[in-house]
Amino acid sequence: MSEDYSPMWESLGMDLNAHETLLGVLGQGYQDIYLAQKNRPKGMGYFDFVMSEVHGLRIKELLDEKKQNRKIIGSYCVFVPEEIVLAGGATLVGLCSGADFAVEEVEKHLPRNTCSLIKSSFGFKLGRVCPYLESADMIVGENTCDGKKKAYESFAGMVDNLYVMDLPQVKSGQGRALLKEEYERFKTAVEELTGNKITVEDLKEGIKVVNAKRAALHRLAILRKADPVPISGLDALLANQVSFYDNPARFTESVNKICDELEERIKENLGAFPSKSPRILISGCPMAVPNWKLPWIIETSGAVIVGEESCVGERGARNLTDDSGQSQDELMEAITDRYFKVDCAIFTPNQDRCDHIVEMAKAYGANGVIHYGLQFCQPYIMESIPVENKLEKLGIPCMRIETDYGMEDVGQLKTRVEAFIEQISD
Ligand code: BJ8
Repeated sequence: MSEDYSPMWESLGMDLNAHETLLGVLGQGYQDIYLAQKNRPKGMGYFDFVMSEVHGLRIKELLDEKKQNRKIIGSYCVFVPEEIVLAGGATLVGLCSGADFAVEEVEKHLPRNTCSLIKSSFGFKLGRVCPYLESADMIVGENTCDGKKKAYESFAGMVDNLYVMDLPQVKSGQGRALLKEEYERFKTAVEELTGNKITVEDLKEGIKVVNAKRAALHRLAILRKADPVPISGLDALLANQVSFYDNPARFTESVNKICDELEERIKENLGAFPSKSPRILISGCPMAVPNWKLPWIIETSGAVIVGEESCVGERGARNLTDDSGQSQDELMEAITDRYFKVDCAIFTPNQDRCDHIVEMAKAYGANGVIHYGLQFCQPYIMESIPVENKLEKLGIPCMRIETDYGMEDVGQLKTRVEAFIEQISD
């Protein structure tokens, strides 16, 4: 890190010793997993820098924004519309939840059989190690899976600024109406928090910024169709992960820059992996920073990941919002339409997700799909069975993996992944 940020972290009420331990683990993991990769595009230097300053410079920027009276809103889900947050003159940051922390303490508040992602969000709070969480003026929870829904009831007692958004579970007319209503309620909450009355122009600008970010991520995704693949799955995942907390305009510019470089690499036939490497699509639960375990296992076993059907990936970023509306209501309808297409496994039935996995496997030329389910995540693990059946029927090999954030099963997972890669390489 470029300077000593301890006074800043201390001012946020963080536990400096515990935080140092976390940064140590994070730094080592990054070194071993990311910096050990070969043939990386030069543009990844930006993301390496962002990661090296993830709790430093970016937090300083957010605190500077707060000094200018700009509010920071933290979220755990891609259903929280960044367009509305930006329109209100606030900044949205994703609260990662990608590592175990303070597990013993967490299990005093949550049952052991809770998914790692939820446990992690509690661990970061109880351990006082997340400067994003501690900087947030509002934390948005959402009624998605049962685990999150019930966990927020306890979480509300740990933070004094939790806002819970209700979400539909069925893609029906009523479901859409609920989403629209909840987005209107959220808009009002953002206005109250910031003291800014959102105008049509504000909404249009918010949509424009977020669309540009998503368009850059789409551009990056599409370039991974090439053979050899110009960027590793780990690096593409990192770009998706960083999209949740970087400044949106700077992020968009950096992703577009890396895409320019990737286009050149494709012309020159330069890949992150050799041509004809087995290609894998990952599908399932979101992978938040620093959850790199499975991609790292896959890409150190001779295959390359060509896409992520995940909220930290194409499910989260794929559709743009129509910005042609001329009134607040038309723009809010367009935002609702865009988010209503997110095919999270909390929806029932959820055929769209199954279809999208097939569509992605074909579009990215995947030789196989690895379905990633976090242990105790009912929605995704339940859905992995029909997903596997459908893929197998179409002749697309699929392997279902269930794991957590621990490293105890790495050897066992690697053996299974290697066997799968051998199977799809024949
Ligand atoms: S839109 S995927 S970000 S809810 S892994 S906590 S589902 S038990 S994260 Fe998600 Fe929004 Fe859906 Fe996306 Fe529950 Fe499963 Fe845990 Fe999960």
